[in-house]
Amino acid sequence: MKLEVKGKVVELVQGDITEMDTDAIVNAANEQLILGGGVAGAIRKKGGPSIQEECNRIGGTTVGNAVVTGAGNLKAKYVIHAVGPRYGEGDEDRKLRNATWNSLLRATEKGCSSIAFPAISTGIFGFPKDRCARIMLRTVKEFLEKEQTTLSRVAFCLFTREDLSVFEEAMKEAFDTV
Ligand code: AR6
Repeated sequence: MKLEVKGKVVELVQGDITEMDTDAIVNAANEQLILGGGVAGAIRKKGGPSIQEECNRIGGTTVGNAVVTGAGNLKAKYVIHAVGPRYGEGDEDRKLRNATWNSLLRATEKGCSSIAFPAISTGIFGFPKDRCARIMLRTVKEFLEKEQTTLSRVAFCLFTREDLSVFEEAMKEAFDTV
């Protein structure tokens, strides 16, 4: 599924985010920037050790923030490590929105024309998928409407077919195409 905001494409695809050939891919990170399981584990395995080494040099960041490293052996040029909230810690919606917005800012600062997001916080961190989809899609739409950006393509790479349909429903709602 694919829609446009001010001539910029927002699309939903199913797959493994480490295979995306966008300029940047977003990691579902933690505050310590230690690449554990899920998306982070896949990035660590396929991208090689340089990504964790760069994260160690950065040291850490706060929930809702995003930091950039190179992408090692991956097709992307950059990995943007966005720290989503753990479900239940409080103020989760705002934190997820910030993590999404800050990722788009970082990508713009690096001059990226394309970026791919996973469904941040919906794995190990336990955030409900439909709520995540609504928040992340609304944030992307608002960013593309309001901000000057180098981005011409924002993709969401969903791991399963079910997750893809959850995002498709949320996209129809967020983009008023119901
Ligand atoms: N490509 C795309 N999506 C994926 C992939 C993949 N290769 N692998 C998993 N997903 P998670 P979180 C989906 O757990 O909840 C790590 O230990 C997955 O099905 O990666 O933000 C980190 O180091 C789910 O829908 O991220 C942090 O400590 C979504 O991606 C912590 O997990 C996010 O799942 C972050 O937890």
